[in-house]
Amino acid sequence: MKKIVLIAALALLPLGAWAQQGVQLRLVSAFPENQFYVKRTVEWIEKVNAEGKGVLQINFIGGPKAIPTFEVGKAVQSGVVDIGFSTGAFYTNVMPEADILKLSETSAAEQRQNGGYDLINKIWAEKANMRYLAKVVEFTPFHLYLNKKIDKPDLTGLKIRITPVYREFFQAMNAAVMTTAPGEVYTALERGVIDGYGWPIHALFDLNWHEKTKYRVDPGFYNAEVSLIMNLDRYKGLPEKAREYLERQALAYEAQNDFWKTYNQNEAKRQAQAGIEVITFDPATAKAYVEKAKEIGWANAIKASPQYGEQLKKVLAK
Ligand code: 173
Repeated sequence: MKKIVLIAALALLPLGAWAQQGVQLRLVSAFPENQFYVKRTVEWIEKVNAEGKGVLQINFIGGPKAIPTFEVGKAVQSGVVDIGFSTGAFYTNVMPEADILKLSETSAAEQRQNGGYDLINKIWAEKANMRYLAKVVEFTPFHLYLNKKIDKPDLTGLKIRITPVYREFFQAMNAAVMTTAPGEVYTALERGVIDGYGWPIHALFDLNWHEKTKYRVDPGFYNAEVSLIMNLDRYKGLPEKAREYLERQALAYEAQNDFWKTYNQNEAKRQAQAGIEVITFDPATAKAYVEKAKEIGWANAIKASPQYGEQLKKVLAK
């Protein structure tokens, strides 16, 4: 009897070793690997893997060298990879709605309560074959950074690096715009191909842009959104235990978002220490600047998505 048990146990060993791994998912980042965002996500993956033995494991494939920044959304949509770490502006080639989340004034936590999260998932499923797992960067304004001084919100004669986040707003200030992935900004600054760029209040230092940046224009506008998105077929096909585990871990990551509030204050200080000067406008102009960003953002969102723009506004705007 003992012998039989032993033989049975040995026979099951390879299967046991395989089952122990659990579901294997592949994740790519649209942001460069040396960015703090990605380091933070890799730490999250390590935690997911350590606690998820036998249930679910995530393999980090890499950043834009593996899949270019603006192709990550397509790769998730088609299932070439299972999970993407990206911002919506990088996959407007999948659907225009992707870039609307930058207009969020309600938080991710509030959107889980007010129907926003469900609406986002309805749209992401229907139009992008994706599950929106969690938002892991928020409470973070975007800014205009410049190497030429301005004294009013007029960018006539200036060439500015953009993504879809900033396009209409900067064009409304007469900028000549050029879209690039984050990985190409340093070289563009170094060669003087651009006079400035749009970017969040943080993460300049990750990519050494502070070395090539003279001014930041205040105030900031919008709210940076970076998230984990998953191929919908793969999501639906997960065993229940694995899906619950993944959702729990993604939600735990999202629940850390207050982290960005203090991080951003420190980043602003660090910019000042690095010699980046702040350009400000008089109060009325500053107010009009932020209002204009919002007005242009929503006008464009509703034009780009007559179907969902207004519905999103109800749950995102305040
Ligand atoms: O400027 C960008 O590359 C961009 O659109 C973005 C969005 C969210 C976070 C960081 C950058």
